[in-house]
Amino acid sequence: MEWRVEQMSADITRTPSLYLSFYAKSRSSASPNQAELDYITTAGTLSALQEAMDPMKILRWTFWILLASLWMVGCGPRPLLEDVIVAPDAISPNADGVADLTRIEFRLNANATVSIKLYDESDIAYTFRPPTRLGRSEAPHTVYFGGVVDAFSLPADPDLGYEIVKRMLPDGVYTWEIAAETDDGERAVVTGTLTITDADTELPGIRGFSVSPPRFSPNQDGIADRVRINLFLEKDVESLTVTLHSEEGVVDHIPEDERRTRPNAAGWHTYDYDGGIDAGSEPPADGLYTVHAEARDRMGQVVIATQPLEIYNAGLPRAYILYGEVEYSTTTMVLSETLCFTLTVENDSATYLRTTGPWPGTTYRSDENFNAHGWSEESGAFRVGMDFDTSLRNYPFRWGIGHPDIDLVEINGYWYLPPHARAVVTGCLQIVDMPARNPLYYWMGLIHEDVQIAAVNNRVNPNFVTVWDPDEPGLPPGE
Ligand SMILES: [Ca+2]
Ligand SMILES: [Ca+2]
Repeated sequence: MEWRVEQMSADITRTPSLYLSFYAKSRSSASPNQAELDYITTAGTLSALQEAMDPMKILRWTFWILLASLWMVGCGPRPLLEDVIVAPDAISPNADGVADLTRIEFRLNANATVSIKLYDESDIAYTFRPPTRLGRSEAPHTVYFGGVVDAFSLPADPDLGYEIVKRMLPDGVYTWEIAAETDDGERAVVTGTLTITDADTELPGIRGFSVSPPRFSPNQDGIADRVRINLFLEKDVESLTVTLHSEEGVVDHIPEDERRTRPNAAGWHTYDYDGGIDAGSEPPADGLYTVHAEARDRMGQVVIATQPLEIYNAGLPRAYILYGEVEYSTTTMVLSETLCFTLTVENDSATYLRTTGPWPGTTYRSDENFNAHGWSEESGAFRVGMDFDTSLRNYPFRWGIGHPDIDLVEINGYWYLPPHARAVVTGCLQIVDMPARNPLYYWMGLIHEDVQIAAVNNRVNPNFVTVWDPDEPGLPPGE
């Protein structure tokens, strides 16, 4: 191994002459410095003494001068960089377990900013470690190098469609350089050579990275609630992560959803992102985000692909029937009469709640249901429902949670109850056929269609109703 050691000190005039044993010519400087001049001055003093004294005295003086010089060395400043070892001096970085890494070790005798670079045969520099503050310590600093440096481009690179963050150096003979500099300008540089052979330079490329749609509203309203993320990985990797980055730098992990391909294996990988809302989490706030896909191979090469993603109307929806209270029009009725209700829906969340008709005030006949009014179930819509003991389906009578343009606002052609708003909902049911059980319970619910009926919104305030058949006057029900 070729070693070149350079010591440069801002205060070198105080450096003892014998300290020059550490000195050699630097890569860039060939002129003598103050320390060399000091050495010459010391030699001149010795010859003057030789002339003035007898041989015994000269021997004694020489002895004392040497002793004093050695003492000065022992007490003088230690070199900034010491005990630098880079071994082995040849590696084959291909993750086969054989000579994949070299160990870089050095001791720092003062706090300093340290960088580690490599230079190829054309003297192009590659950064392994950018300037980094390191502390003085008795134990040596150790770092392993496996051929991977900060991003660089090669003339033969095609248009990659992703950003290279860390990249393997191609085979060749490189000069490594460890440079340290203290705050007061003392600087030390140590260099040597490292040979790289059989480097695995195939990048862990990411192709076809797509985020669709580019705007989404994670609020369980059934409209643009999810984002599909796809990417193709060009080689097996050690890790593949997809993350959402806010403009403020907050990062959310997006878990891989469909395992079309074994994790970290080459091939298609897909993600189905809902903002975490289906797991009960508040989704990320409205704003502009970037989705990052980062692949890292076993040598440590890293690439990142990015796509923008906008989030709007985000929020975990929460709604209640206010106080769980329902006002019913009656508890006894004659067949063909109507049972009416009044309740208040409260949006207890920061997001808009989507709803559909029929609108409050609508009267159903007991032999029909919401489909007859042209309002089928819609995933993500909230509706108030009425149900009863002997109904054949869940909440056959449903109403919107407010009136368009009064309680509700229109967004992209859909009607929404705004955040933290309340709306009074009324409706009636005309009982046109005798129920199979009589008397019986009628109750209300707040349904989040195709999502859930929260327990607190299910079977709210049951009303025990007796229905009289006019063809059987005077008879109590059921007899
Ligand atoms: Ca190897
Ligand atoms: Ca939505």
